[in-house]
Amino acid sequence: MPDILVIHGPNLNLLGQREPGHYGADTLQDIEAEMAELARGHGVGLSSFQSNHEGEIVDRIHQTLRDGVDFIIINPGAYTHTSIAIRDAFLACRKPFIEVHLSNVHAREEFRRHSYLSDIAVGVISGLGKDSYLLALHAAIIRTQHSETPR
Ligand code: CA2
Repeated sequence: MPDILVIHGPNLNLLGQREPGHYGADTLQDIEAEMAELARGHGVGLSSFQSNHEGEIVDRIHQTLRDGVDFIIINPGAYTHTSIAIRDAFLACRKPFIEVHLSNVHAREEFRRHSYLSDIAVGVISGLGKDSYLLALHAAIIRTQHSETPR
C-alpha cells in the first residue's frame, strides 16, 4: 500500500480562524478529513505533519528515508519563497513531491511568485483552496499506484 505524507508549513494551523478571504473557511482538520476519505477509498496510506519551524520540516523530510513514505504533498507556506534548506532536503532525499497553495500565489504580491521548490517538484497546484490539496492527492495516488513494482 503506497504511503503519502502531507506537510503543512507555518501558520497553516490557523486555517479557518483568520484571513478567510485568502485561505478559505476550512480548517486544516476539515481538509485532512476529506483527504483521508479520498485516500481510504483508494487504499492508500495518508499521514500529515504541520510545523511552524523550518528545521522541523527539514527533519520530517529526512525521516521519509526511513519510514516508507513514497510521495509528499507539501504546502510550504511562506518557506516556499525563502527556504533553500527545504529545497536541499528534497534534493537530498529524492522523494517525489507536489507543491500546493490554497491561494493563487501569482495573483498576489510579487515576492510570492518565486518558489525555491517549484522547479524540482513533480507539479504545482495553486489557487484552488481545499481543492489544491485534493487534486494533488489524486495525482499522487495515480503516480504511486503506477510506480509500484509487483511483488
Ligand atoms: O496560498 C498558500 O497556501 C500559501 O502557501 C500560504 C502562505 C503564504 O505565505 C504563501 O505565499 C501562499 C501563508 C499561510 C498562512 O496561513 C494562514 C492561515 C490562516 C490565517 C493566517 C495565515
